[in-house]
Amino acid sequence: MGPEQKSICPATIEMLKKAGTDGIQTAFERSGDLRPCPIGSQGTCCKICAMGPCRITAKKKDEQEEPLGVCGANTSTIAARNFLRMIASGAASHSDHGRVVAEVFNEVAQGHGNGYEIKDEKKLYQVAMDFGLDIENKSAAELAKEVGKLALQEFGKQDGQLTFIQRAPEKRQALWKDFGVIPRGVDREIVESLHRTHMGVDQDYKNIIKHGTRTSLADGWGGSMIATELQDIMFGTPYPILSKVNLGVIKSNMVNVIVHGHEPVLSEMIVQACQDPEIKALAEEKGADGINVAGICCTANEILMRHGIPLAGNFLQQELAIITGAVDAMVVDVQCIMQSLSSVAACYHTKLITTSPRAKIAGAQHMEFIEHEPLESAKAILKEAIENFPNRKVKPHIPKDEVDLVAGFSHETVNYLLGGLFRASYKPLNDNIINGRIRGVAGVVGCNNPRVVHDNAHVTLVKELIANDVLVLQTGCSAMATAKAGLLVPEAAAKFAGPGLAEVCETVGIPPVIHMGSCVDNSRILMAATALVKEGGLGEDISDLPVAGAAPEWMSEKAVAIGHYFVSSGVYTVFGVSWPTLGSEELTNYLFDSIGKDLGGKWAYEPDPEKMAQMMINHIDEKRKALGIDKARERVLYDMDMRRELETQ
Ligand code: SF4
Ligand code: MSK
Repeated sequence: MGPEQKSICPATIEMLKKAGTDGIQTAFERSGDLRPCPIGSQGTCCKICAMGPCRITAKKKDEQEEPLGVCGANTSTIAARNFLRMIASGAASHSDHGRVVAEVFNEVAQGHGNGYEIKDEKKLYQVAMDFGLDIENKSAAELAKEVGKLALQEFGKQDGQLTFIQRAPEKRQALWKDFGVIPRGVDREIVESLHRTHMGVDQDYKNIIKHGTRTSLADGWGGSMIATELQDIMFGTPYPILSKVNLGVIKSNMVNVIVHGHEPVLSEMIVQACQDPEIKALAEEKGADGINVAGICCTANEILMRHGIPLAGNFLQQELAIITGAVDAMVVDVQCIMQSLSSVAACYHTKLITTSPRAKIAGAQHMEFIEHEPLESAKAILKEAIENFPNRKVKPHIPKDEVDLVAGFSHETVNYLLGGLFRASYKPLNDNIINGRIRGVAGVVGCNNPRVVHDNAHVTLVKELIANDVLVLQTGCSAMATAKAGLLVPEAAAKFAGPGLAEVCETVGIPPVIHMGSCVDNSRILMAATALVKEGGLGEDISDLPVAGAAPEWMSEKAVAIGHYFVSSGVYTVFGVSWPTLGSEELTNYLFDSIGKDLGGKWAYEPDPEKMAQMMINHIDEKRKALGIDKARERVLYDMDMRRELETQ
């Protein structure tokens, strides 16, 4: 298969060709060489004890007995245990990120910010009220101390319930309470997940998934939400901002520093340190026209949202950025970082710098990011990059592709944009959903996966949704894919959206696809859904809303945790690529169907993005019907010709 068949992104195709010429292997080739294990990919390989690994498949027609592991575990138990472990790992990743942010927040609150500060006092007061604090006659500094302490305690709580659970619609909270899935403390639920999935503990697949629900809620309404809120308070709540995306943002005449990973505590300081006169002078001395910071993965989204720093690319472009030969340093922290970066960097002059004690890579240079000396750490890293600028081995080859985008849509700014500063509200959105101009809202998120054509499912799905008047909210690598396709600018409304959505977007001046941030910022989508419920007219619970979610190119365990907290919050959620429980019909049927009776939301799997869009639109239409607002609009089914016509208008 040639590069053209592996991606729809022109810069990616160009760099894959260069990789071939330079003799560099990438994830795209390795995924072709490695066939996924058919049993493992369907969730029925168990290796949690040394009597196994037990690789079992569903009972075939001619088999008398159900295949079992040595201990007697059946496919449903094994697949459910594996599924819960994915949720636990994803929740742990987001929540450990949240914990780091809370620790830094506490340093700031104690007056040891050393460069970090409280930027959004309004949000600080809001969060303080959520924590039940009396805000009267207290300064921001006093409140920050109390909020920081309470936020950190959320991780280690042993009983009661996580504070942000009370932000959910009342009916949703009551459902969680009745079903017994309200999370107590973040760490407690994750630890219990590992206990329950140890050999010989929880062996009832529904009970295992029930704990998955509680653990995922501890992520979405716990660890992730804490990360988003405290980051907003310290680094500023995002507001709409213009930037650019794709490998063309790398500049041949500048020192290129690519930040990659997830935690903005580092990247925020790198952005700040770039303004330091000493650093600027050093770059000039080395013959560069300045320092160019760009991002990969969710670190990119964090600094895009708050500073408009350009996006070099999404998950599958990390190796390709180095292959341009123009990256002087790639600075990584945690999550979604390929080990291959080390060997790819060794073929060029790029310094791969790891910064987190949690994530070292053999062959990389480790420069630990010291959280109480953040600016000094960031400057030291930048100096390494600048000193490396004269060491470029080859003439850079940088694709020209860079596309405009507008990002920075927090839940709060959506509120202001729709309702205006003095009457901030979701009412205009609710009204437009009720009158049918907007058919519904979809959250499309998640990763890239070389098992499918890079970016294709994201772009096809989102184009189909907006053409059918579905407003799309995005985060993560998915937002970068559609940004590269030109969907994240207001002009995209006239070009790609159906007439109703286009009219609303043009009136408000927003794109039809709204970039809400990084993976932890999926918590913003939970808040947006909650705001739709609280505004009124669209039911009493998130599960009543005409909304759906999708991760069409997912790959990480974090995506499963996110998907499950959306299902657990009442959202119909569709995944592409592959589905990790297909080895158990019983469990898959539960997740795709009857879990809806327990939680209001349910899972679905569909690798074809056009079919996925239809499933989501059908679900949205069913919800409209149940709300009695289906008469407001006639359904338009777009065929290929109509879509082409819409795109060329
Ligand atoms: Fe096999 Fe049971 Fe051990 Fe899993 S727990 S590896 S199914 S014996
Ligand atoms: S970075 S989790 S590849 S979205 Fe959040 Fe992208 Fe998926 Fe990582």
